[in-house]
Amino acid sequence: MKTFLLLPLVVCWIPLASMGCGRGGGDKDKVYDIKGKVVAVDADKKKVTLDHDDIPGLMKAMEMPFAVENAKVLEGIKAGDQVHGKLKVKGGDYIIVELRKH
Ligand SMILES: [Cu+2]
Repeated sequence: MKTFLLLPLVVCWIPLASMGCGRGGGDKDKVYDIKGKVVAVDADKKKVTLDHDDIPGLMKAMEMPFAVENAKVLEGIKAGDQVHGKLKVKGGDYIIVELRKH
């Protein structure tokens, strides 16, 4: 009986370091490089609309709004700027964590 209870623990032990077991179910945040043009900035609402290029493995080029991690990301960024940055995908949400002018 003891052995039966311990088995899942042992099986979990090996992938723990890489994928994680149980908590999150391997649903880790992914970070993508993003490039494009700023269409609109709303620092108060921590939002930015980008006309972005293809993001390989995620989506095609399009114009869409993004949430930003914090208002600081938008410092010095304005509509019309060519930018590149990092996009984090967290549980289906798209969050810009870094944005820089070219
Ligand atoms: Cu998009």
